[in-house]
Amino acid sequence: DAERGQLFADGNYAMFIHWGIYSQLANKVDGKTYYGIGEWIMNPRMAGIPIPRYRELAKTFNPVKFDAMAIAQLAKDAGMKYIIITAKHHDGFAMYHSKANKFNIGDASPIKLDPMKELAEACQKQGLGFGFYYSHNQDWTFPGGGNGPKQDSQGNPATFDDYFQKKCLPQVKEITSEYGPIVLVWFDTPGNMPKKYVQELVDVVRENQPKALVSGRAGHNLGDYQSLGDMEVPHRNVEGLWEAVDTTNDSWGYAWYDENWKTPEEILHRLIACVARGGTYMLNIGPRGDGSVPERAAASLRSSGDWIKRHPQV
Ligand code: FUL
Repeated sequence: DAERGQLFADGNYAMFIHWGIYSQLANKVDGKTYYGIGEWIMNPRMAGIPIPRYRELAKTFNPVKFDAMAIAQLAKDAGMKYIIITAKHHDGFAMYHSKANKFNIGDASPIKLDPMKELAEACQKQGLGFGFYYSHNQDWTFPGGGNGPKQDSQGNPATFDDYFQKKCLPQVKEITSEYGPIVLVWFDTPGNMPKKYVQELVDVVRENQPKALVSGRAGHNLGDYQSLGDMEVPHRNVEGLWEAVDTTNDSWGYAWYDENWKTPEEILHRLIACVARGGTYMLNIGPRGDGSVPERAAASLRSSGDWIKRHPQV
């Protein structure tokens, strides 16, 4: 659809944000540091945190330093055109006030504001697009979710359909109807999710947000474009409509030790490598648990943004 594809034509540089209750741990559990991508900390591949214990993290999530306007301003200063933020990652915690499921920031955390509402509004004020990442297949805490518990709290077997009807589908309806215009819904890691479910989600997005793009990682070729591998910047031309996703250091979620920040030159190099080959470059920041943005990531984004503003032909 030509109108939908216009997002990439007008805005080939975007901000990605991974932020959740995992950001508080910053890759450290019981004094031990786990090296890897921070949003995976509860997974057995990382610290292997049991579900009841992980759920406790919601109670201490109080992002008093979260400043939606400052984040939108940072994206603007960086020369970016829209922001995509994690509404729900694989851990199943909704970062917006969901009515469909209580494991969300509005009901389970001390802070009663909805940071997603604030960010959506800040983007609108700044003339930036806004959209959501949503983990549609993997849900590690809801019975029946991909790689999640196989039984409900009563010990009855749970199926993927249970998870889909009770949580995934209603939440995708919420994020596509309660946050104003959405430019993109970034579904991720479809795994072996059957096609009919992906189709149903795509239909919801089309119905509620006809102009929004659907990421290639929705699965079954039902997305609008191709998303390359994590942190992959291509060395050759890529056909069609495509996007590269990258991060300012080595993790998506905030990791305390990860100071491997890309310099402004590296950011520009990777951005230009994508844009010049006809792609879109989406670059991630991982705010801390308190909502603040790591200063060195912000500084690199601003100084590469200054260069972009001095070279408008790029
Ligand atoms: C991956 C996810 O598993 C990571 O946690 C991250 O969200 C990345 C952008 O996509 O496949």
